[in-house]
Amino acid sequence: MNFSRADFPEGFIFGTATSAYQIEGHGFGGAGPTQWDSFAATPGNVVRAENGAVACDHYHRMNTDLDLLADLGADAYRFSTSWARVLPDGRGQVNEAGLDFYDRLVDGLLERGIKPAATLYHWELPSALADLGGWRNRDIASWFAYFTATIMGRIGDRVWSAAPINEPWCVGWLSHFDGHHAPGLRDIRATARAMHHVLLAHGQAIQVMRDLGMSNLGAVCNFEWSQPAGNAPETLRATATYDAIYNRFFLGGLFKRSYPTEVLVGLGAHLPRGWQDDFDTIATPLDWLGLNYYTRKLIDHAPGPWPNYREVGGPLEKTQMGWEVYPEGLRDFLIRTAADYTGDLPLYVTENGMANPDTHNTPDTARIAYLTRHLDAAREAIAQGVPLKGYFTWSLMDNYEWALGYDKRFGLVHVDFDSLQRTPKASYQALAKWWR
Ligand code: IFM
Repeated sequence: MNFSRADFPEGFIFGTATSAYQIEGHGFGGAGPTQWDSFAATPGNVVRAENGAVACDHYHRMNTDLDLLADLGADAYRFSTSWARVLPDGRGQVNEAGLDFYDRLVDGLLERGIKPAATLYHWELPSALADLGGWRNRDIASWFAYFTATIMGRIGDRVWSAAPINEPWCVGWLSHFDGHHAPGLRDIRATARAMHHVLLAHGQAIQVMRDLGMSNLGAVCNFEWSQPAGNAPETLRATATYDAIYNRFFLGGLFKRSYPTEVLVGLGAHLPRGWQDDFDTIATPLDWLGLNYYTRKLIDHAPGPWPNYREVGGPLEKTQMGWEVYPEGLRDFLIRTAADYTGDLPLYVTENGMANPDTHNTPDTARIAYLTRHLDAAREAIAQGVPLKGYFTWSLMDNYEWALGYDKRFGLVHVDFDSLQRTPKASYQALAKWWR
């Protein structure tokens, strides 16, 4: 990996990302049940019905993991806070041990000179709130505001940055339309409501954090570069619809106070009454936007009801997830986002990385190549004037890859899920050489 810090603008932030349920061990420390626990316990949803009860046992091994981050030379660490660890029933009674845990995490980062970059929500909705309709229920915005005030009232004075919700597309579409993530619904009305309420909750949380006096607040969206599998007009239309649902819906709400027409064609009739009046909250000004990027998708027309698209396999090299390696998409998203939505607003790549079938003693050269190519793509965007301020790899360590269980290894650090031993991989060493 032939980079030095001098290849990036002065003050550029390098870091890694994780999320609470994927690493902490949700069974420890008094956390309440979540929609992921019941989703995973339902046969057929998750590979081998694996869950996050133990995960990487980060709850007990936090100091080891923070030392790994420090040895890597990370400037910042993107972690998430578990709603059900802080508020086991989603509202009401606080779990003091949960607040203490995040307090120690933030202090442990600061002691090591690492900037704490907090995400409030990364998918483990407390079961008590899922029982009330979860993201389908408009009240989720005020429940989330309460959680935001509770956790940020404790750590908000020391975090470097904060974003309310990781990857709203996954919360809305993947979980309510595709049914691939908890709560596993396949319902267009639920989807429309979840996609809108997730933005409403985002906006309210930003306002709560502003009222607490916090700064450096942003949003984190995930993107897949969509390309047509042919030239037929219906293929081009299908590709535009995919792009609108995946990539433009949330940016539209956050930065243009509107949703793309290609999405309204399908979801419009199912959005909650008065949705147009929520944009004052949704579009509350931000200090930065984070882009999570992994791959592109080739899209073709599909007969039947809206959205009339299907994904088709492409010819490019693939990761362990079966995702094509397409670094150009990262460059093009950065350029398009700045040009069409965010202008001079600072951008961050808040996730980028690959799953690879790593063992603890084989060098993960494929990951080094992947990261090198994506860092090059980021540099190209910077050279074209994009105000990119930092880059976070997903992930610090192998962890629970949701419906795919523990097989898909995204880490810079190998985790043996029997002994829970951590072993830095070749990619970790390659980054450490120039991050330190
Ligand atoms: O593991 C996930 C993470 O939770 C959110 N972004 C994508 C990663 C890889 O699939």
